[in-house]
Amino acid sequence: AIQIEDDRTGVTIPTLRRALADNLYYVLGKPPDGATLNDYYLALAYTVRDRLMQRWMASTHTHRLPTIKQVIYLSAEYLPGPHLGNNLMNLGLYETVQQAVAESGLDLATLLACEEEPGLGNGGLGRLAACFMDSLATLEIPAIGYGIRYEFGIFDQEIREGWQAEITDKWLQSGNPWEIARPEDAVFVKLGGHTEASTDETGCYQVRWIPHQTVKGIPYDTPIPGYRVNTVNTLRLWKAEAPESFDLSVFNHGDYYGAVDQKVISENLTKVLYPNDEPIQGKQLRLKQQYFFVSCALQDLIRTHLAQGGRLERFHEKFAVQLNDTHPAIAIPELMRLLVDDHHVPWDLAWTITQQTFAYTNHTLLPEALEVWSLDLLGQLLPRHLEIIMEINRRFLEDVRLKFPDNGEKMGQLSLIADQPFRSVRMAYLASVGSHAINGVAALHSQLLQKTVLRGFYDLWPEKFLNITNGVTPRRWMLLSNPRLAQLITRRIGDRWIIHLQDLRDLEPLAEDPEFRAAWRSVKQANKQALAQRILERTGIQVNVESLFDVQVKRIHEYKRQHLNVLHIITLYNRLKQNPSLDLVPRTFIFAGKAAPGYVQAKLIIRLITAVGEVINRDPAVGDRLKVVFLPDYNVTNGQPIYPAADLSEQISTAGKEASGTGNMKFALNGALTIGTLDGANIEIREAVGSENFFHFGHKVEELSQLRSQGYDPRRYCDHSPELNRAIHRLESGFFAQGNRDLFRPLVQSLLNDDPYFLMADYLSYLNCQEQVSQAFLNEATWIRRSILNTARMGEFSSDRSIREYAHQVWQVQSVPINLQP
Ligand code: 26M
Repeated sequence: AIQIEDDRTGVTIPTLRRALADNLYYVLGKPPDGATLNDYYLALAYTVRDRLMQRWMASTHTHRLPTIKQVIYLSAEYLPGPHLGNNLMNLGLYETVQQAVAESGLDLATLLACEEEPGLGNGGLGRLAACFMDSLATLEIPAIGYGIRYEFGIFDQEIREGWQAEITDKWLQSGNPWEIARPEDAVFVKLGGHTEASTDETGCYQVRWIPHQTVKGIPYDTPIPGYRVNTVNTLRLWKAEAPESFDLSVFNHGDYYGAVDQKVISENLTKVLYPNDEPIQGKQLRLKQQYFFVSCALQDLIRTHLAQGGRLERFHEKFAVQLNDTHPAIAIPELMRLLVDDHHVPWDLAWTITQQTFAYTNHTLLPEALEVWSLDLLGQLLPRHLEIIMEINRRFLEDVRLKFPDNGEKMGQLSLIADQPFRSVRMAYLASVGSHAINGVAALHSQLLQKTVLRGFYDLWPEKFLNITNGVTPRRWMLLSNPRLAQLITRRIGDRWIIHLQDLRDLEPLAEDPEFRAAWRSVKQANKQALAQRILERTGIQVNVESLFDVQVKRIHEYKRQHLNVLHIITLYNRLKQNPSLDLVPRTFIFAGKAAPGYVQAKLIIRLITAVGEVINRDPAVGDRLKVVFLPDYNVTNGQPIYPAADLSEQISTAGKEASGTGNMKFALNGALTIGTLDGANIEIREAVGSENFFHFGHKVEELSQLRSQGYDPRRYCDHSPELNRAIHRLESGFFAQGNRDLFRPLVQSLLNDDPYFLMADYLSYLNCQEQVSQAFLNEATWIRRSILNTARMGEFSSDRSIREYAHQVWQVQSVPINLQP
């Protein structure tokens, strides 16, 4: 056995201090006096990573055993947030390290702030993947997350003259201490070219794929430790590089500079994350990215499985592969190709293995978001996969024909190939036929999925469909980000809630305890104070911490209706202007979120928020009764102090459009009350916390489809509501745009002419509901009571619960405790 140096594992304060100094000197090559803060951050990160290493290697070793089933999460996006604080917390080293660092003359908070978070995702879907990785490790479930190591993640946002400006994200610039490159595990991925069919010596039909290009995938591993357990899972992200020598010399016949060009082309593959809410029609590089990481992942799995003496017939008994949306759905024909072409498994057996291996999660019903790839593009980039998809489709449609012999329409409806507006593969259909389980991410969303986008497949195989409502990890979203509340709760009910979130129920009786309510209020006030400080630093706006903190933070999108929130703000402002002595409940409206760089209307919504703020915030007639804040650069790091400080959570999407939402859970868990539509997980949150502790408004899904079918006329609502009319008029008049009547015209026109997201239809209901919120806020005791009850009843929205459901209902996997002394 290897004797492991105490300096790498010890957790006493003197050892930690020595380890920090050693890592600074020997890993970073810096003397204590010549070191920057970032050097100290890096040294501390290495010190923490050292303390994960034994557990990580023991976990990896155990998880490879052929008898152990492992979850493989395939996701094009991950938003894990900064690692250092989380890893300290999970290891149980937070306080000790805080003190060790302090004794070395440093401040832990300052070092934590040095970390650049990996922004390898757009929003909800990527953050969900990170919460799931945390829960998998905490539940001691063997898992690997596979993804793409984008050199540039989601852009950083600045606000310049009220507009969003995008700055490139350079998360790798000052070094990433959390990843370990594993060039020895590189794999090769083919692209382009053509196929050749032949019959081999034994008379077997064989297809060879002769690619135009080959790229090399280099894996980078990041440890994902569970909370206070030995399990440390792996996030394995792939970087594309040019293969040296053979490719370059063979295909470029000694053309050195051409070879270097090829290298640049290969390395572009993992250069940048695409925004998810922009049309990606025809973005060849995006398809390359998807195929690249999926092929790397599957080759990696087959190689380790075979190296362990596993048989390919049993691939699905060793691995349960989850497709996080359709982005990795090309994995289905890729596994077929690897099995059939490379490993000579007969088609039918390969198909059974494939279906048993994969499960698919859908994350959106928005038609513009459903991925399709044109046959042209697919045929150019992945000629063999196109053939395989056509064969999957042929066999599938033959089954459909036998099942519905007199229904010719059925085949066209279910075909994996769409004809309009161009011939293309419907990736959600491909994911559905190739998987044994298909789930939506909240009850309503799963129902709508079965009734709309995947209706035909539900009719065929109802048993494949299930709902698994999303959740969030209470480690990052309570313990780490809201230490004051976590401490208060632990003092009263113990600390098991951190891993059994349902224990929060024990807080219910305390809602009646005036002393506990006072303590709860103090925590909220302290959190509001802290956020107010950040708001001042980042925007120069002074906010009133006694005011109601009314918060909407999420990607900016028309369906999320940030502009409905703005219509409410304008209405309150109009009332104040009309009656300056109006007794209005003071509010601070806080917004944050990024708009996709090419999404013009979303960027205009940001400009609207800042414009309304510019007028209201400096109107002396308003005073500190209303403030409007846009916090720039919303990400995991900047989100953490927001949720604990919110009084009111805005979850106001058009019914049927938000698949689940997960911010809604973070707010309610931290004691904010929700104002929300009956959409996504809001419905389940309302049921859990009690309708008396949730402000709901707006049309339901069925009511909206009725409105639509009756010929929806948004202008009618303006005619019938003087306040709505006045709010729209304020916008039209250029009042918030220094008289420029053109600036917000596109927004006004969209609302008056189409209003595809039904803001006008929901306005009145929203306003009335906001009035109830204000009245409720006036009664402090009942507000706090409701706040406590929200937290107490949010236990089911832990991602631990979601993962347990996947484990039992989809993956058939068990916990595997890791023994450090075998
Ligand atoms: C694409 C093009 C144009 C407009 C919108 C899109 C688009 C919208 C949503 C593309 C992808 C989308 O979904 C991906 C996603 O992040 N979905 C989110 O997944 C979360 C985790 O399940 C859910 O909580 C969110 O409700 C859902 O929006």
